[in-house]
Amino acid sequence: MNFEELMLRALTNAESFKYTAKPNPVVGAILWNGNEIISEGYHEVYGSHHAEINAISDAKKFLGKKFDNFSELTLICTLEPCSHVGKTGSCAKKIVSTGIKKVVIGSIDPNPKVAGKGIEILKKNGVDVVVGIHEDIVKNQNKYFFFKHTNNRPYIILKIASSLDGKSHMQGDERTIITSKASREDVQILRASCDAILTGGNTLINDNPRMNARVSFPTNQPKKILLTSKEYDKELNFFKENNVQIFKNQDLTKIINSFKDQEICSILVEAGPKLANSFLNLDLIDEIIAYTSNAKLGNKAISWFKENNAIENYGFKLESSYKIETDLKEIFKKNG
Ligand code: AOF
Ligand code: ZN
Repeated sequence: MNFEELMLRALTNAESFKYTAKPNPVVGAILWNGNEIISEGYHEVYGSHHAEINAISDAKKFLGKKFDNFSELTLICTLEPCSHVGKTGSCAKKIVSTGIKKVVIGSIDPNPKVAGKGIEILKKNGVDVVVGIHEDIVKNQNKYFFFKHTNNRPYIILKIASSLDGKSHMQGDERTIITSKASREDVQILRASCDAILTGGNTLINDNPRMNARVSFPTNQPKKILLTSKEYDKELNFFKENNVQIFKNQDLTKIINSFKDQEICSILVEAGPKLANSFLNLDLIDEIIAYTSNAKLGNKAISWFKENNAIENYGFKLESSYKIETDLKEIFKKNG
């Protein structure tokens, strides 16, 4: 296998840990002796060992059997080994201490705590470093992580569930179920893939949502963000888990910018038309995921947007669409 092929293998295997590594990036590492793979390691769980450390520990089992000294091995890793001591030690320093002499890296780590400093440690200690193998795939695989560190704010997805005639819910305060069970299950997976879910006081009070990810696989539950100036009952479902941040002021841009220093790379906005339109008007949404049913709610129901099909008017274009039973799921991304 060549380095490109090894990098692809590390990328593919790392992907399995996307729900348990978040908000950290998924990372894969392979130790290679020029002939065969000696060991592989992945960042499996947030807060736990990094990929390189797992690969190094696993390789130790084969020391004296498949290889005699770490200096014979090349480390292939999808992301730059970290320089910092965070929840775990510095991967770059660990690599140097084992005596590994060559490291092939997919992409530089955009996290300002690292951002080239890991490579510097390796080079200063005489390690031969190659950077930029399948860099685009690494960036795409950890899209939210790279976005956050490039833009100093999380990637924001707006989810809407709409009737065929563009309505959100019936007038009055009662909860309206619009889309099918299959679409609602799809939303659970969407929740699981985000670092936080944001909602407003109206949705909180009218729908009493739990806003957690109810999925059949292990996932780090999204944090919860509530924007409200209203009084609310603290016994509501939303507060069942202890990871809620509440903002009483309504300056959305300030609120979003305040996440710069938090480990939140993506936010799913699940709110009513009022808050959704406020986010759109402030140009704070990066992606819209719309679930549309085949039934109409009629003139008395509340519209998502002032005019029908107004998503495009906010500068979004349709990127893909899927049928979910009788519903339609459409993904819109910002133009340009
Ligand atoms: C690596 N290898 O497998 C991962 C890295 O809080 P910590 O200590 O777990 O550090 C998290 C940061 O480390 C994360 O934001 C990113 O910059 C980097 N992730 N680095 O060398 C890994 N997952
Ligand atoms: Zn590390």
